[in-house]
Amino acid sequence: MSSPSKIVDAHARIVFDSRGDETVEVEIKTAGGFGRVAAPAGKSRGVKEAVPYPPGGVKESLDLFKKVIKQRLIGLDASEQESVDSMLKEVDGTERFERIGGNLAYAVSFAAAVAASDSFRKPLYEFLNPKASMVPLPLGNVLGGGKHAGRGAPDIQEVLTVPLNPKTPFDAVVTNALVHKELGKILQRKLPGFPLGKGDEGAYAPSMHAYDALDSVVEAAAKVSELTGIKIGVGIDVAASSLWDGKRGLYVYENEGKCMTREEHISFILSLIEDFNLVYVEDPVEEYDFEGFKEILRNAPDVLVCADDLVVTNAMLIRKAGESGAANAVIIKPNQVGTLTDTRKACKAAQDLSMVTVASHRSGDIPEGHLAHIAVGLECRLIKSGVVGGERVAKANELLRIGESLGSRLRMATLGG
Ligand code: 2PG
Ligand code: MG
Repeated sequence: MSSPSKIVDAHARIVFDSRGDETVEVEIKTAGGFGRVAAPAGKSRGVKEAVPYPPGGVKESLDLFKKVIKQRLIGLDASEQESVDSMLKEVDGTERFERIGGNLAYAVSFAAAVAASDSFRKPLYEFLNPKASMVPLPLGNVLGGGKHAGRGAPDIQEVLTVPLNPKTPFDAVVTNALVHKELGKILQRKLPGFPLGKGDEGAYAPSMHAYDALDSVVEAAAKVSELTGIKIGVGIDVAASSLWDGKRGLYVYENEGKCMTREEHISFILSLIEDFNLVYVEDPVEEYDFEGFKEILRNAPDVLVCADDLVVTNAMLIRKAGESGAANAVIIKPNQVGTLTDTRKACKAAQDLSMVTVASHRSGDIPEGHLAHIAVGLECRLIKSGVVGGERVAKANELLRIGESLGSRLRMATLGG
């Protein structure tokens, strides 16, 4: 009898992401199961990450799927992930999926995993890791700007909150939702007439400077903490590459109407950490400045200094960042690297160096919950997937379902260990 996870058919189509942009969706049918995955899309992308699509866009990826990849998939075993992923690399033949597109690679690679797990009637997280039992803490973007919002919004891309001691996945998820609600009230009080506008990830995008933005989120978090008894940490994703003007050698805060040298910017970030007691700082300096990361971590060793654009889910770069003391946490965005095999390698590289792994959505995302399974299966301590909006809530709700299915095995992650 042939294996239930043997691939018998595959199909790809164009669908739309949460920004209304075209993206690729892949379906894989095995002898005994089915998997469907669509690719998310970043806007503040790292220059070293996989190229999302070839020059001809989603359609060119789709053509390649129909002409080459589909035939190569049929007959493979979806549970043999490395054979699927090495086929993708072989067909592509470039370092960063320039020919087939990293988003097509991602959709094929993860659709194979979903189909394989379905073939064996297992939830994806359990198929990825039979020993998985830790539910990550949700790190949610409640206020932001940068490339994710229009002019007038804060220059810093994201202000995030994270419940620090929730007992259950429900406690964890509801905390960020309550902070988001409370923040809406605070912003309307501080900015009369603010129509509660939001950016790409559902975070409020008020016309505010970084200090006021952080002050508002800290106030909202304190109020919710008081109400629920759950401690809440506050963090930021500066997405500093988006602010960096390499030609002038300056960080440009357009909304605040100011420019900072590299040294001034490092001091500014350190002052935000201190003044607002931040627990998490992502991409505080631009994506080539390993030394700047190191300086921040040296001065704020208790903070999670998280690398996103600096390492782009690449195991080699993660090792370099961890070993050199540039970061103690790392963003894991599967479509930055294109395959499940390389996503696993990235997680392992980080976890071997005791770095905290943060499974992350993209600013353009899909209303599906696979990221929650990836976070649990790959033992990420944090999941960064937004707070409101269908494509964000899809991941949060999936965490609740995974929590139920873990039953008495469940343990909540902590930031400390
Ligand atoms: C980030 C992400 C997600 P994007 O910078 O961390 O929040 O943004 O998907 O646009 O790269
Ligand atoms: Mg980021």
